Amino acid sequence: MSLAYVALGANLGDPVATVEAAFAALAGLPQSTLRGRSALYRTAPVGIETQPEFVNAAACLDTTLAPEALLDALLAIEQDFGRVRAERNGPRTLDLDVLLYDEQVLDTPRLTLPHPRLHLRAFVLQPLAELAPALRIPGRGTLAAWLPAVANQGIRRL
Ligand code: PH2
Ligand code: MG
Ligand code: MG
Repeated sequence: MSLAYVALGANLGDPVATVEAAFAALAGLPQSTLRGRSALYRTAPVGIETQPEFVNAAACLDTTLAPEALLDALLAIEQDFGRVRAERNGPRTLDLDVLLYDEQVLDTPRLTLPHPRLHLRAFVLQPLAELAPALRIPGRGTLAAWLPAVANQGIRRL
């Protein structure tokens, strides 16, 4: 059994309802158990700053799905929620990203673990810190050590 952390994000449609429904979809994943979920956070868009604010959250899963099988399952959930891939970093009905999978370090064309930007983003670090305050990010030290650097990013717990 492995422990995986997943980021949830949405900024089109009804993002609060979407993220809540996405938690339910994660709870229904095969070979997996939803172990924890964070609160929802309203966050300022990072990257393309002219798009609507996001709702972000994080989840923790016990799973026997391999990392890329988990990724496929998450992409299928995104599709179920009507995700259309247009602009990179642009608005989306639902984004589900594998953040961490045990202590694995992986770099394939489809999946990089740990998620390459997770330590730079308050909208990922804050929900993760809620689930696992003592978390270590392979190759990057503790999650807690990265939090001060993102304190200027707009984020509000809902
Ligand atoms: N996702 C992005 C780009 N920018 N900004 C916020 N606040 N939240 C996100 O989930 C997000 C983003 C690409 O995945
Ligand atoms: Mg993303
Ligand atoms: Mg994604």
